[in-house]
Amino acid sequence: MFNAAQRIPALLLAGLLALPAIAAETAQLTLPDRAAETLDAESLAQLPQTQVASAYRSSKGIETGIYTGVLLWDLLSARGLVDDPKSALRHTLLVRAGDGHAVAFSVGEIAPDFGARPILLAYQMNGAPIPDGLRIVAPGDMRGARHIKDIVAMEYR
Ligand SMILES: Nc1nc2c(c(=O)[nH]1)N[C@H]1C(S)=C(S)[C@@H](COP(=O)(O)O)O[C@H]1N2
Ligand SMILES: [Mo]
Repeated sequence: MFNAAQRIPALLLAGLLALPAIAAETAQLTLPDRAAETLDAESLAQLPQTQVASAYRSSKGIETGIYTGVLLWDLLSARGLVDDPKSALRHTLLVRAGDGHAVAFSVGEIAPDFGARPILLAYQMNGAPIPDGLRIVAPGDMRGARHIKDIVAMEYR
């Protein structure tokens, strides 16, 4: 189909088209004593939706955005994990990205009766799908490190 001169550009083009697929669009959610689940924009859209705005400092300056997704609290509530908030306070959610970056959030910081931080698992930014998949938005954080992008796994433990 391609001669030798055409083949190299064709391969380069195929490589470029494949690049977005390197980022994860789904994340595995693991819970104690239960089967793992796959989260993606479609499954998250079944849960209550929340919009938050965030602005944080990064090496590129102030990054702002309006995000749509599901509060970590709502994600855990929907699975009955935080019905008794007092006994849930010992638990954390460890979020991991494809590049190895990882951040832990605690039940206490997101519980409405305790830290009440509206930390969001987002799948849309400024009304458009997020190209590198799911990310955390932590409104009020001064710096970007907990805005973990390209989430591949979330472990409740
Ligand atoms: N997966 C992943 N997400 C990440 C990081 C990272 O290294 N890996 N760095 C964080 C930090 S420290 C910042 S400041 C912002 C930077 O976002 P930007 O690359 O869009 O500027 O992403 C955050 N999310
Ligand atoms: Mo950062």
